[in-house]
Amino acid sequence: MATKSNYGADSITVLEGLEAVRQRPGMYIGSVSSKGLNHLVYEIMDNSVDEHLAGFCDTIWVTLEKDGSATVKDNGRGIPVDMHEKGVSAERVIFTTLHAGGKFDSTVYKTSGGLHGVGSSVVNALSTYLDIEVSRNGKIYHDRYKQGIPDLELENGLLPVIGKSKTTGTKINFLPDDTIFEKTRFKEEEIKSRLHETAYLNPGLTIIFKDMRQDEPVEIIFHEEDGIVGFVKDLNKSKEVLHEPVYFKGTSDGINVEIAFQYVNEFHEIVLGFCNNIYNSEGGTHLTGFKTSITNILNSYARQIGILKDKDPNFTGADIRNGMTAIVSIKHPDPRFEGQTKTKLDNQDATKSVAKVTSDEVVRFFDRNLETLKLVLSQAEKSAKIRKSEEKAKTNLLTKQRYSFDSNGKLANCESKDAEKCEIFIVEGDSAGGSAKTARDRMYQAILPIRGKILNVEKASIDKVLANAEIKTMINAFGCGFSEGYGNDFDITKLKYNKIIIMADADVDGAHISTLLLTLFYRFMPELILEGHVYIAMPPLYKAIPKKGEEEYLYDDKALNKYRKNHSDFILQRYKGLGEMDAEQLWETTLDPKRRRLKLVEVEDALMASNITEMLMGTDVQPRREFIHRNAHEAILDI
Ligand code: 28G
Repeated sequence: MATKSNYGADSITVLEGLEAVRQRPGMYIGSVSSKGLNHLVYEIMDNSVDEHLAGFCDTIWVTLEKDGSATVKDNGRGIPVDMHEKGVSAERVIFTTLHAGGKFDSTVYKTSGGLHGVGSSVVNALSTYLDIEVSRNGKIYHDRYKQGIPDLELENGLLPVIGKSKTTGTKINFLPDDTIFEKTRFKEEEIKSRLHETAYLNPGLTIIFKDMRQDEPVEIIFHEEDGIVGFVKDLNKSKEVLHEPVYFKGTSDGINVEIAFQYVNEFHEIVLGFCNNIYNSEGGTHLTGFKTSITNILNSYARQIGILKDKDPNFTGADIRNGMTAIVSIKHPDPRFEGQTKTKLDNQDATKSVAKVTSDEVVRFFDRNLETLKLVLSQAEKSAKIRKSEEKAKTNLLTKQRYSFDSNGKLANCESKDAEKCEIFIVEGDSAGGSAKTARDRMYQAILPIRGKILNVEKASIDKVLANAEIKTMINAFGCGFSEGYGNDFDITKLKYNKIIIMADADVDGAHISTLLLTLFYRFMPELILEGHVYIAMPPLYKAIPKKGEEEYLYDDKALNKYRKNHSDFILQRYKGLGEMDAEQLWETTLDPKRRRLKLVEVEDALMASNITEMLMGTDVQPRREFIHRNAHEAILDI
């Protein structure tokens, strides 16, 4: 262990401290996986961010070096190098003293915000080497460690000066210890994502990222003048926004609160919480305060305006937040965390402070912006409607069977490219498909035959359904992609057919096919239904052939009864299925826009069909949030 001559009794306990870090690294940086590895960079960088928050640093350089090490540099005041009361340079104390008192104080749980140097010793302990240069007092000071142990002999406990400098700042280069970490290659995507996030949360800060590890080095400058407003805008970049972002801040009870939100024309929420610049993936008390407050405010506005009547129940929190993208960022003097990964803010006073600032500021905003208020409330109204339908659908679920297709039907496309006029028929059964291909108006009507077969699989995974050739053909034919969960690749403007018409027999198999298709659409392409592009063809049930006069198609029993009243002598032909009709009949009854009957599919219909709804709602919230968060970043970085 400690053999160097300039170690006193204190240093031995210090080394025991750092030895503890090496023995149980997970306790200090979360894990020894890639995630923990990247954490080393964040620990060091957080100290630079603190120096920025203290008002002394405006630029941070983060470089992934060719040799696998990382360099972090800032233009702050420079870590103090003068003599500490322990008889050694303050810098040595910072890098060799484990500030953590134990589990509850370890760096995994801490955050930025006036805690200078807390993570430095941990990173030092877990690095093969750590090299530091401090520019201060017109000089450049140098120090170096191996696995946390000082590797330079000091004279009188003070650092050697290796040059002059007109500027100030700190530069740290370290190589993660490969005897500790499972993997030692930093993941640049995750690091860039974190740097970008830091830039959004600190609008005055510039972060320069360099990756020197490939032949063509990469440099990205992160600087977000608009702060969290820019963050919200970028999260909503590819979405249809309903208004300009709303931004406000305030202080209550010594807690600084800063919030930005904006609604989009979609039906899910993205609400991200940060405390002292760190993302809280499990949310916590700050989000509770925001959500409670915004729900109360908007419900009382809804009653004032008359959108909710006395007898109506309140909108739920989820109704209110559907379509909302929000960043809630607070600065807390003494943050506490709980939850599986210690990323859930636990301070009760944060709930109160955030709620207070939110109600003051949001009311102030909506009182002056009635148009935005109305947009937001009508979004909540739609959400409540969808929610009620979902509840109904859930209780109405009669079957849990899942279905798949089995066919090699080919798309017969139409000639026109004018989406407004084009239609696509999804036809059950090969023979009906064949007739439809012959009968159709080739200019504007496309036919995709599909053969339905019940799969006796308890849980057919969605991947399987999507791997299905016909579904793929269908998605390709529509032309607008699909949206899976929160990753939204769907673009309704690219839709190639104004009408998507499901054509299935009026029997059990036909109903199964329709059910599966509607479920798929609702799950992956909800806009198709929400915007009224999906129809169900209603072929006639009967054909009446009178002794005298014209034949007539009867579409339901009501029509038949009426026909019976007016005619006495006729033959009634009952259609069993589409396959029974020849091409001409199919055209007359089901394809010809002038004579056919279509039923417009509404959200309620789709919901009833959607026995996958439960899958959507049953998903674990935690991984989903992580997913949104990371995805959001990938989207931002995809410039
Ligand atoms: C480059 C990578 C990581 C840092 C500073 C600057 C000061 C500092 C850091 O002080 C000890 C505790 C509170 C004062 C503070 C310099 C005051 C005056 C600093 C970094 C002494 C730590 N002059 N820059 N720590 N404080 N950058 N970058 O680590 O009382 S750490």
